[in-house]
Amino acid sequence: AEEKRLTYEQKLENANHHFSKKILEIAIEKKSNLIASADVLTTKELLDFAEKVGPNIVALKTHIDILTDFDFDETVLPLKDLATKYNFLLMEDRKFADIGNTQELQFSNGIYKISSWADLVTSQVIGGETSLDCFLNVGVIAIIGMSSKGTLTSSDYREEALKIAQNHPNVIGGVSQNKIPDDLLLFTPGVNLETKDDNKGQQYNTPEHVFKNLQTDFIIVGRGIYKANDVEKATLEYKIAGWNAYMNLI
Ligand code: S5P
Repeated sequence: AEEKRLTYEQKLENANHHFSKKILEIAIEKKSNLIASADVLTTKELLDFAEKVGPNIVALKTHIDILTDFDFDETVLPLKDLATKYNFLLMEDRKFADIGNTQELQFSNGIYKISSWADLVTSQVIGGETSLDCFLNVGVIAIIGMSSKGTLTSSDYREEALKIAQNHPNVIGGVSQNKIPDDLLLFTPGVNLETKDDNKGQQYNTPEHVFKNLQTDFIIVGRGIYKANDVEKATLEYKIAGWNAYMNLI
């Protein structure tokens, strides 16, 4: 028998942050633990993608600075409308990694104005606990461990990173390839049903593997979905694989 894990309902009862509650409520409602990563280059592709994956995801993860034609009104406003229409969160995978003052500037300024639209942001914790104080009104997902070959996120690093994540009220969860304490939500990228690597250092596991071995809460899938010939079909495949893998453990 597998080790028991907390259900999304139990985690929702324990949740304190607006956005940990929100993402768990969406998971329960949609029967989904899938986050689609929209690593595409144009606003049109981003919005088309969001329209296709929207009904079946808990959050859309963006790298907003990849877009070649970003325009606040033409990119963010319709994206926010789709997030409302299909009830998913916007997670900007910015991976902040600087001192508090610089992160504060990066979070709210420049052309992206991340703080005005993102529900969740990723951040490294390399700058120390106080560097996370600037992330008000969003849920921070702390980078605890990375999925790439040769990452410097050793077990000692992860242990210290977890202390920061657990102590900071802005943090709702962590990105990791290892188990983390269950007062934090676990987000796991490096998930693909078809392949084990990408020849650029990425390392993949299956949804089943990451639920069983890491007791993850949310899977993050990029190329497995946005490169698929049939994006809607692939979204459903990952959604069902993720949900079944979770259900098998409760
Ligand atoms: O350790 C990590 C952390 C993240 S957030 N490894 C990752 O791959 N990611 C992100 O997840 C990465 O930046 C990319 O957007 C996504 C994985 O994409 P895929 O195409 O490899 O599934």
